[in-house]
Amino acid sequence: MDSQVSESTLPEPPITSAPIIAHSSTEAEMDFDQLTLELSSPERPLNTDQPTQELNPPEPDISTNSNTSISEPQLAERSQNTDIMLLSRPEIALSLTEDAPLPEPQLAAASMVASSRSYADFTPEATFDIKKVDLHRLEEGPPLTATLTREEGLKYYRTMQTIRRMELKADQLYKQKIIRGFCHLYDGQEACAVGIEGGITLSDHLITAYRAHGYTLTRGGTVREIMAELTGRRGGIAKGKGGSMHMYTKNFYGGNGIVGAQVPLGAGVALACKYLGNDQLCVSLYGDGAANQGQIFETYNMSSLWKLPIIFICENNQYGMGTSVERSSASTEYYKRGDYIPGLRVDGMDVLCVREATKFAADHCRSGKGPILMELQTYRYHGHSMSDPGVSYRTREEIQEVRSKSDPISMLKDRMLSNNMASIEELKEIDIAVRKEIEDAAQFATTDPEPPLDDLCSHIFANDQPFEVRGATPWTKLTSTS
Ligand SMILES: Cc1ncc(C[n+]2csc(CCOP(=O)(O)OP(=O)(O)O)c2C)c(N)n1
Ligand SMILES: [Mg+2]
Repeated sequence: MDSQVSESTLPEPPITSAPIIAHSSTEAEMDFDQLTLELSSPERPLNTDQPTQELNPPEPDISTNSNTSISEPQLAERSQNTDIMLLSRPEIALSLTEDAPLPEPQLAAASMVASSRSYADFTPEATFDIKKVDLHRLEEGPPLTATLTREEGLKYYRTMQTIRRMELKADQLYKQKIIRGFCHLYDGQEACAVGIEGGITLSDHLITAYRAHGYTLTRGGTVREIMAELTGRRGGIAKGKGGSMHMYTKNFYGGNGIVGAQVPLGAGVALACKYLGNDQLCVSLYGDGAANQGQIFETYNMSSLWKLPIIFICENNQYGMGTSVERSSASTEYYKRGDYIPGLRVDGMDVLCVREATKFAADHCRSGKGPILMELQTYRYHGHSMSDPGVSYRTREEIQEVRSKSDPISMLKDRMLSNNMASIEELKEIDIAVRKEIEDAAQFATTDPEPPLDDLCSHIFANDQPFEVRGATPWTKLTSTS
């Protein structure tokens, strides 16, 4: 597990509430500011995961216009970067420069524009060509086209935006030292979570590693519960006692900090599905770094032997901490590494590709053929964790290229707009609603009280097991309630 920061190195957080600073700079700007900040950071040693004050400089005061506090070179850098975006992907430049909260009159105008077009004006569904999936030990693969309904498109857009904005808010709260400890962000990888969920149902099961905020949302958690968990408050999804890496919902088994350890646990869940004969399956996710772990190969073996309904999904975001896949893996063809297990290599930045591949994989499992392996080729925009600026082991050009050419949200937005499946105003309205949801959640997450000490030993068992910490609590006897 990542090594933890020593308490003495950082000042104490406010115990209960911390003010949310209203900001006039947009979150899109924050995102960009942060990228600029990250890119301008000095070289860091590889594979360090210790948050320090130095690595987490205090957030600039965002209550004032952020432009005033930016140095000339930074400004030049920003406008240069924006130009790059503008040239290569106008719609991304749009989202980076025009994502400020709209004043009320403009919001009303946007609503009017959106509502002045009836549903009949929009294309209800469209079929898109999608990238061919590479196959391993399979005669046939997922289709080369995907049909998207307008309703699905709007839903995927909203969910991906919510994940993106939630992560950007988490970044901000972390830098303000309101979120503490481990925190691994998922922005850039949104199409994986949303595409996977589009190919299975919530009755199926899912388990992942520590980069778990997005899945907590897609599995039914609310932004409020997630944000409050990040700040360690009572209303958090694990009652404020789990934090970033330990979030759970129905049929979602976390949030696991030990690299690779969730994969055999997922096989256990799949074994239960098979045993119960309920036609459900388990998706067991891991990273390219985890893919080299021995326990994963043991799990491949048992799952294949017992024909378990499990989809192994390797989210290949190109790096394990500061180590690129080329430096860590003798074979970077992760979709073939199950050997006797059929595999698919999928564009993990395209929500439709991921959805179609997941549907294919789910059909494979449900038909009793046993496990299947999917490699999703994706990218994380942030560093490994909050202590990693993410630029000492990859170039700024690399990050910018992915952001400008393969951003999952922009790709979907493009498809919907160019096929008249939604209007720009309508998508803007979604952005505004998402922004508001995140702000409300952050407000809650900074004002909700922390869990009481009396609750320290509660919620350990699912039922009402008696629980006592022997000798550890000389002043009080702690009891467990569920
Ligand atoms: C068993 C174990 N070894 C090492 C670590 C330290 N560690 C935390 S994350 C990580 C890299 C994992 O990379 P990857 O599987 O690609 O996932 P990603 O962070 O890219 O999502 C390592 C080595 C750990 N948590 N557990
Ligand atoms: Mg990785």
